[in-house]
Amino acid sequence: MRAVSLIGAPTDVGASDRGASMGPEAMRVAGLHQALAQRGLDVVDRGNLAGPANPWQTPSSGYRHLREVVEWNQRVHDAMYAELRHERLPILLGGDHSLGIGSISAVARHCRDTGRSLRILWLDAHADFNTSELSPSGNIHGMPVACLCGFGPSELTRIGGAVPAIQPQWIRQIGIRSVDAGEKRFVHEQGLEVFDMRFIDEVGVRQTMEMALEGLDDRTHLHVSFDVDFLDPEIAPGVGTTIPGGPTYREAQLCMEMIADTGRMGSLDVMELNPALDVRNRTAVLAVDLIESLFGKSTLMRKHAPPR
Ligand code: B3U
Ligand code: MN
Ligand code: MN
Repeated sequence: MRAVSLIGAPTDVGASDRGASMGPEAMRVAGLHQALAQRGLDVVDRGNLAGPANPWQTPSSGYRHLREVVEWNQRVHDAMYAELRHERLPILLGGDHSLGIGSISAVARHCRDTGRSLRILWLDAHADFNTSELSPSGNIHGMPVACLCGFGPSELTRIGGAVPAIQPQWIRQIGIRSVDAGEKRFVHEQGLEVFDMRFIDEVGVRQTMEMALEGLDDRTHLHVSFDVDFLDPEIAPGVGTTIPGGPTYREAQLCMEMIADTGRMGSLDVMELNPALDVRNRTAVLAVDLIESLFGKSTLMRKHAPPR
């Protein structure tokens, strides 16, 4: 039986809009634990991590709340790493996406320990590849991918031991449709592989995901970092930074189903859900629905693979 652990990280210190701190509870209320247990998984809810309150300050030296973001990320790192060591699949319930630093640093460390290679799927409307010099906001939730690649303050880049924690070639970004000007140059400079919405519009989800998942083998640990603002705001209003033109319900389902089909997912972040901006917990219910698909829920047993 597959063992899964839920880890709540109730904070919004990496953002300038408040409310992602309520994300973990909203997913629990939407029935995440029960939904996964019904899929036959051994689910343990570790509860919520504790960390510093949101001091609600303006950025200083290019970062908003750096000290608090560092503390939260250390706790996230430790919690994720402990689950991975016990061969449990951790699901981080965010919380804002700055916590991807702690989460993926832990996953990368685990991959070094066990001789696995790492592939990261970054499902997001944003590239999250800002540095303090490039960022228009100073919000660290716009910087986690850069920090993981070694570009950021050392308190954040060294959380998992090795600097950089990951290589840009290990990442596939999917659903991207809002990138700042300097960030865009930096994405190109570092050679990140980005499947933006135009790419998805032109070739469709199926071919996009085939390309993003190409080259996995039985030594690959697949980490999925799912920013809920990846989804079209029509179906997912409960996020701080809605960007129109995201994947529809069916497109998102197919993404998740194709990830599940690989059988390689070893860890997951579900980030940026903001219940304060949601409508009757609808976005949380949708997130749970998509997580079920990530764990193999499908409508019917398939008799025929669809034609290529
Ligand atoms: N790129 C902008 C906006 C943003 C990034 N991630 C989120 N928002 N959630 C920034 O502030 O860095
Ligand atoms: Mn994000
Ligand atoms: Mn985003």
